[in-house]
Amino acid sequence: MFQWSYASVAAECTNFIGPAGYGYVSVSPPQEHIQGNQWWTDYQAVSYNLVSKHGDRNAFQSMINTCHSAGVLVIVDTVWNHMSGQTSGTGTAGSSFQKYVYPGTYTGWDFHSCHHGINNYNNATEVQFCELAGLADLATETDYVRGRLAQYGQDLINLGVDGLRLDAAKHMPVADIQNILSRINKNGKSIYITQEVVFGSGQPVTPNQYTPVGDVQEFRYTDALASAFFGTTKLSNLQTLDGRGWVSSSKANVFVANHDTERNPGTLKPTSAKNAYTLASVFSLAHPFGTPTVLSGFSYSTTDDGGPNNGYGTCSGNGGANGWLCQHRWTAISGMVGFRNKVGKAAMTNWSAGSSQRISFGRGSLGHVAINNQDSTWSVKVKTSLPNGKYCDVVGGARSGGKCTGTTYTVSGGYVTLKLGARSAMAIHTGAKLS
Ligand code: LAG
Ligand code: CA
Repeated sequence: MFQWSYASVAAECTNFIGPAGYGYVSVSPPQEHIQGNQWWTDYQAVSYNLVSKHGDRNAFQSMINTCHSAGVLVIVDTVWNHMSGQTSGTGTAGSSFQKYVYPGTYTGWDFHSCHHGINNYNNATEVQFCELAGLADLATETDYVRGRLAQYGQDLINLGVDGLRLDAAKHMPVADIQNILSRINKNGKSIYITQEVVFGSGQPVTPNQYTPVGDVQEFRYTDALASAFFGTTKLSNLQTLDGRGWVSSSKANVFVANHDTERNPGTLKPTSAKNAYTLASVFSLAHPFGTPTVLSGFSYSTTDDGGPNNGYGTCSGNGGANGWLCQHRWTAISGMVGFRNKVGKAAMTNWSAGSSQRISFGRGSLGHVAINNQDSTWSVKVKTSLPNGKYCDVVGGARSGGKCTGTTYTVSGGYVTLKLGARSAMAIHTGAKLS
């Protein structure tokens, strides 16, 4: 829930996220940060006082409690690598700071002595000891900094947080992350860790180096989906995603877009032509590879724009409102969350490709999906392991009151007949079967 205020996340956990079956909600950074209207002020930490533009400590705590009551666990975007790039100012909790001097938290010797940006990604020392985007780089190898970051992490865990997205993990040595995490008492819970390690061809710091710590965000997946759904590579080549040198399925956190990639050129965006974003989302939630994350963002005119509506997230029906997009509510995406929850770990079955841009596969005897990423209708009869019966399409509709609001599909004798319009998809599963 990129940039959603904690009060609005809480309401959405109750109103939609919990009932739809999402496992976790991921929220923007809660620590004190520099002031400003841009979304990225969040990533310039000033102290670990939980007063951010998204709400104060009470709002944060109350969001965790409300989401938990709705059956939703909470992941926090955690900034451990750096403090501000801004040279001086006052943070969102009122703390005065200068770059490298954060009174009561850090002073000069808590930072790496390299005070310039990262110019050479082929040099691991520079990647981890110099300044990502000019942000004051914490000396995460020192006992004091490790202790202070662990204290922040402990505070989050004690408030009930269930997972951490480690921002800029690539810019911290793996051993430093392991050390910091080892100092945190998890209170007997298992804490989900996902690490932001952007793959770069030929670079010495790699996503696979971080798998001993937890999940790793696999940006090669995001790139592969973009080129397939834009038609520059074959969608039919995405049957098997293991064995490519990527982070393995059990450790990969995957997404069609995140808040950074959607702002880059040439990437899948909610506004992409030809339904590409929705079709890629259907693929991501249907394919067994990795642990999927769904981005929920907002429309913007410049890539710096902060969240609309004073940061209070709002949706309407199966769409957004007041500038928010609410992808998590889109019929296709929330329908596919139901699909994924129903099929669980069932293996991919009955794969077939009608062309390089038309694919169909099942997930055991629990679900079946088909994607037509071409500009003409695809009529085909495909094999399925679903039991005989009538099923509601969950991409364009849902099952409601014993009827389908969209297309009804009939499975008979191990086959289902499809007629998929241009750039559309279908998915059926045993959780949306008509009795
Ligand atoms: C991340 N992952 O490693 C976040 O996903 C990404 O969104 C963060 O960058 C980055 N790490 C640092 O936490 C974002 C913006 C940057 C922005 C930065 C700090 O993408 O554009 O940099 O947060 O606010 C901004 C300016 C830069 C400037 C820097 C320091 O855009 O031009 O050099 O601030 O003043
Ligand atoms: Ca670093």
